Amino acid sequence: MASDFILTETAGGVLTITLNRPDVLNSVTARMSADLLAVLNGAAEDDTVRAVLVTGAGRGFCAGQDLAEATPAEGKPLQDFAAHVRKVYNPLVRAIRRLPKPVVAAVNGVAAGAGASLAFACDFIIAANNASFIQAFAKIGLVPDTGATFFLPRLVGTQRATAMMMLGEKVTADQALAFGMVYRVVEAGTLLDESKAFAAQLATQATFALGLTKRLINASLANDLDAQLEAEADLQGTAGRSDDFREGVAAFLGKRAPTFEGH
Ligand code: T3D
Repeated sequence: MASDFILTETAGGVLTITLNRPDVLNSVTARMSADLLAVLNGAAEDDTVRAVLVTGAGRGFCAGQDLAEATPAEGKPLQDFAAHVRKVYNPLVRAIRRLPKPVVAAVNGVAAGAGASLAFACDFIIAANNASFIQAFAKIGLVPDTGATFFLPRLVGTQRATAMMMLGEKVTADQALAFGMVYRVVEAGTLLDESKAFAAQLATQATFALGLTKRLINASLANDLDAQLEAEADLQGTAGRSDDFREGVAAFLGKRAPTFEGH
């Protein structure tokens, strides 16, 4: 399901999702987030989609919550942000983390507030060399949300995460790479092509096993060692019964490249 604000295109097993409110740096309205959630949930169900790429139209990736929509008209009561975060942002983070396929964020410009947080929730971030990341919440008297306080300290450590979240300073793409916050930085002009090629490569891999790997990575963020070892054993049992495993071993023994069907 696509919309004016969420453009989609599927090719070669890759679903490309483009956030499309470029005049306001793809800041997020309720309508846009609902459309994005529907597309992410659809991708989970669609066997032809084996990797997802998220990017932004225009010069920004996503500037977080649309602050015009979040600000009540004169005389109206303040929005219940707790309810709004639970309804709008938390489901997006859960959808990305539960999607049993790799999700790549191609960050083409500024990623601010919940826009940066959404990128952190993805499996890979590829950033254009002119991209930047800003935990803008502190600048407007809010707390980081959309999983930022969960993912960012794990990505960059508590010192850097605290500085980003309390100071709201801009982190450049090169700094982000040095911090371990992004997987790769590429020339801005090649970002989309390189990210699509990367996602297309992921889409030819053993998708079912990649989905299980993602489940294990999610679990590792909360498990102790014993629980994690048990989860690995359990999911290895599941992976070992997959068609892709049969194909992978047959290809190895046959000294040929595997052709994974993703199940
Ligand atoms: O609602 C809730 O439940 C609470 C949850 C909140 C989650 C959040 O995400 S809170 C954080 C919200 N985001 C921000 O605070 C970021 C606000 N934007 C900025 O600080 C700057 O725009 C940027 C640093 C991201 C980029 O700066 P710059 O100079 O490159 O661009 P700009 O000129 O500021 O923005 C370009 C246009 O986009 C501009 O509109 P105009 O003047 O051309 O008509 C600007 O107003 C608009 N824009 C940018 N961000 C937002 C926005 N409009 C609405 N909401 C935005 N978040």
